[in-house]
Amino acid sequence: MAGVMAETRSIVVLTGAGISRESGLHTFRDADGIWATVKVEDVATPEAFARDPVRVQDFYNERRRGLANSGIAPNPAHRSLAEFEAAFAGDFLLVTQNIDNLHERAGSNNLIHMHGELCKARCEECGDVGEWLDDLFTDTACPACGKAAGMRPHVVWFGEMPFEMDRINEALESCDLFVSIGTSGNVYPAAGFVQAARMAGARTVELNLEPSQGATLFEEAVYGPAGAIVPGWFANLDTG
Ligand code: BJW
Repeated sequence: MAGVMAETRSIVVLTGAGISRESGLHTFRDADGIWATVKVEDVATPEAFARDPVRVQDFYNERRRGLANSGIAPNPAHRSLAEFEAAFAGDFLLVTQNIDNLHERAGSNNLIHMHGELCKARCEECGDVGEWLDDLFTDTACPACGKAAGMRPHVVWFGEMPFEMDRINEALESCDLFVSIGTSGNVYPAAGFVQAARMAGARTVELNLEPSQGATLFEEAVYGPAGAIVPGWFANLDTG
């Protein structure tokens, strides 16, 4: 149960693949995770895309089709964050590393997809970014400029800069509560957010299935499946 604390005016929540596990999507680094079946360097780097674009497009096409599966839906953890945000009078920023669309489908509003979105595509020729629900091919024409061969998934691969870092850093510098949910803490810059929040004097909380790589950096932790622990934690949060 969350303890009583001084007034909470600004909250940053970071989520990772663990929050979507109970919705039927795989995490990356668990025993049954994505990186157990495919190598990072084959599908999630700009070099992989340059070397074998068909393989990379196939990888994301398959995941995009999987996300469209009718069985994949927001779970109680996604929904509780949206409900909390709607009721909270202060500033609330949800930063997700996930490229799925489950937070928005649950009703979250102030949301940053720092690693991009599976249901968007980007043209490397003209920079246009738009919704994309179909498969992408190496000769797919850009709907904006018409050029083929420049379309790629709008996701952030290793070595690329995550999106909206200025806005995220600004929120971390002024938050008084930072909550990390369902992330292993392996990937930077997200893994460093807890330290930025601590520097700002924020209370720091980890809600995860098990201690993450950075577990000792958090003041408080609750361990268990996200759908079981997140709704109760936010329902009991005393914001003063
Ligand atoms: C549950 C649960 C349940 C399970 N309930 N919980 C050396 C040192 C430091 C940094 C670097 C370094 N060398 C390189 C770097 C930088 C690099 C990096 O961090 N590498 C590390 C691996 C060392 N980072 C980058 O390159 C990033 N960009 C960057 O730094 O830019 C700056 C820059 C650019 C250019 C030049 C110089 C500087 C970009 C990172 C991009 C990450 N991309 C991916 C793929 C995105 C698209 C896709 O989805 O395919 O993002 S990789 C993958 O990992 C994905 C995820 O968002 C990300 C994080 O994974 P996440 O969410 O934590 O998942 P898991 O599986 O790891 O953890 C799940 C957790 O949930 C576990 O703890 C489970 O226990 C738990 N769980 N079930 C609750 N039911």
